[in-house]
Amino acid sequence: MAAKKPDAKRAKAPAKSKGKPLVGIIMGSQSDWPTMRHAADALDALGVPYEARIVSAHRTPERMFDYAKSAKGRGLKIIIAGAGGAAHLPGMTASLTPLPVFGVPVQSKALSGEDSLLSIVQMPGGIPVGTLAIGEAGAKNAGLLAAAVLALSDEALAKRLDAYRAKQTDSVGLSPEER
Ligand code: RP5
Repeated sequence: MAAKKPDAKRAKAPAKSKGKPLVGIIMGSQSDWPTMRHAADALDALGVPYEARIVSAHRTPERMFDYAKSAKGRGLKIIIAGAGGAAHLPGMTASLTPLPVFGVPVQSKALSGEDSLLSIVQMPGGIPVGTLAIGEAGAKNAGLLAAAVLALSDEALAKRLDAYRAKQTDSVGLSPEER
């Protein structure tokens, strides 16, 4: 039997990390996971425990309500919410929890994620959603941003974040090379 491609295997594995989750990664659909897993990767790289769940504002509104209402009591500190199209999940979640919510606009087929971006970023004053860039970069940065917030009260994590950034800096060559 042919070996499974790593990506195919990864897509089927329930996403989890070791330890009591501090960050909740939620997304409107399974189709958002290839984007949102970049948030999980960033948290994995920094040793931040998280959970990942599919929570749709319009397909599973009661799940969204229960998730947001119980998040703080379960020990989560930050929620990263990704959605595409009429992306109301981050804003609705933010309205239901006192936790900080970072929104990731998932790149949609119809409008390349501009719809997602505007839906998430244009929150009326009163209920904030910290909105990241469209797509994978936004998901990765949401994970890094969550880690930076948690690092304010976790010195060991702060050191890991410093090391992550130093490694990134060291990886940048001075001159471009032929590929
Ligand atoms: C949104 O609709 C999801 O966040 C997703 O980005 C988009 C499309 O969902 P699927 O039709 O692929 O399930 O709710």
